[in-house]
Amino acid sequence: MRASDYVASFLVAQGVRCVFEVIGGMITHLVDSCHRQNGLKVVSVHHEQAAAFAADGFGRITGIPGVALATSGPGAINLLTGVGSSYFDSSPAVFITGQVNRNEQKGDRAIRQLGFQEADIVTMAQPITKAAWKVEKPEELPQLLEAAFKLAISGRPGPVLLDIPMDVQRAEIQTFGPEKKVSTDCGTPIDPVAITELLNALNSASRPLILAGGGVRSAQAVDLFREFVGAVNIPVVTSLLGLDVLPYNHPLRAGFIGSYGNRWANLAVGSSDLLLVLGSRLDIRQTGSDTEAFKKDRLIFHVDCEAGEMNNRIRGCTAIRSHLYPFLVEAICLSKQRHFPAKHTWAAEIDKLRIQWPDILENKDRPGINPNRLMHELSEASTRAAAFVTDVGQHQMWAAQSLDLQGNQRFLTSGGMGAMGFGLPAAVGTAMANPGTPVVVIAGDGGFQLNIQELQTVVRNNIPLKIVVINNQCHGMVRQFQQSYFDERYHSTYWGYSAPSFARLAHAYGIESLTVESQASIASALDLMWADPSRPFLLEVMVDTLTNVYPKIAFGHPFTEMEPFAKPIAMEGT
Ligand SMILES: Cc1ncc(C[n+]2csc(CCOP(=O)(O)OP(=O)(O)O)c2C)c(N)n1
Repeated sequence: MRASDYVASFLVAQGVRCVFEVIGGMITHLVDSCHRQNGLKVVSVHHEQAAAFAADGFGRITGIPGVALATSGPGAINLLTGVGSSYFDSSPAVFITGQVNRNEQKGDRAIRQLGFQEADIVTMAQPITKAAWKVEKPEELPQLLEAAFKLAISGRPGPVLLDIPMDVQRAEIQTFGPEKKVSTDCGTPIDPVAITELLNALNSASRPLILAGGGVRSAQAVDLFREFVGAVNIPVVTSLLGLDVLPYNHPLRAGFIGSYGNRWANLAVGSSDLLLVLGSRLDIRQTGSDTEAFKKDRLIFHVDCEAGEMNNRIRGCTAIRSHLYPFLVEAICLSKQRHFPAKHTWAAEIDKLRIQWPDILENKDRPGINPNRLMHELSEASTRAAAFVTDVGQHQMWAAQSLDLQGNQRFLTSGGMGAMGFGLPAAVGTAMANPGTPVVVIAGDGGFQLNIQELQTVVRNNIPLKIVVINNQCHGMVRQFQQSYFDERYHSTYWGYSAPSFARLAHAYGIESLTVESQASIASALDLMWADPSRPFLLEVMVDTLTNVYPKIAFGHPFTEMEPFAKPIAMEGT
């Protein structure tokens, strides 16, 4: 069997339904084999970075590694931002790069390059992958491919890169029967004594909270998580990547925490006496820089599959090292053997904070469209969407603060990498994972211009993306930073920066579009956007340039002290 045909059949056996690529000489064999493979769609995009983000999106949604292919040299190097995004946000992915023929490789020679477009992608990818391997001999291919898929989904998921020289791709290899789906490895079972101690502490705490992170999703444990939360009856705050572990209207959902978290959620953490952290690495964007204030005298139990993530920034936590899936199975089993009465006073305290600090009033002094209100209206109109995928910037934070996610709607964003340009291509991958189901993209005018070319992929494949570009005519998040720390010198964010009319641009691509400039016209614009759920649509929403994301943890302050230092609504006018 030809090696490239083997790769294509192996991908289908793993449940991979599409691969994302930009063509190039060193990848033609693989693309040709994928094209001829039943059950596999080749999605041709227009930048390898977009192919990588699309694979990342596919992997996050399905739990099956997303696959992107790229040619040697510039193609492979263009993948890297997306490879890093999968690595930092733990999404399973396998990146396959074509390499020049083995007899054209420079090897140990003291030269820069031998073959045309030869580049050492394996070394470049090493720090941002779980593993990066070059296939040196055709007969190694089956074993390396299997190892790549297993590693991508085992433990904390992430990307693996396989570099396959062109002559290896076209070689004949021996195979042994139909390919099998590789299985994941959840590690050693968890000690029930540690869980019993945790459950005892949860029961005796008077103001306990669960902090859920992206690890709950990457462990494929959302259903278990919801069952556990129901069993222990404890309110849940989430990190940015954990935003969709509970629907917005879940009675135990207590909001999104962090640098731009809901004010009530940060205050609730500040008042808690016990925090159970599940699959979250407590990074600076969640806790603020004042780690002492975050820990205080609170009991913190931290469950994670990576030892290095626990007692890292926040010290004094009780670390339980476990993959979340077996942890939750055991924790549900033990928690069902006892009664966890609802903590009514604590729940009422959190509710009071929520009512005191409505998200839509944080920005009440700015003219024009209120972005938090917009997010509520957008999500109310978008119940048919399978997912909301954001780019990076202020709009990302407004979305995290104020989208009302329903049922199993997903929220995807570039967390650790924080890569502008993620939204549109990641939404392409998300939509390919749910063919026919619409997906909402939320982007800013700056980041949208980084992968705007993928509008052509949307049109070519008739992908039902509902694209909302929040156009504040600036790189808003950095402009807000310059406002605070650079005396309003807005170079490169507003001065010297510009954006086109996105509605007219969408029209040029053949996508229906509309621009809205007032709060009053949003409802009818959303109706139009959803008039045909099966078609792409671009809605450009004009927002005042000086609109900030509030609340925001004030630099150097504890995470409970957020800008603007406003008074609660109840004290307004006093
Ligand atoms: C690839 C990349 N380059 C630069 C940045 C730094 N950065 C973070 S947010 C931001 C502004 C984004 O502007 P826009 O997309 O218009 O969104 P807004 O903040 O206005 O909502 C910039 C430049 C980044 N995160 N990623």
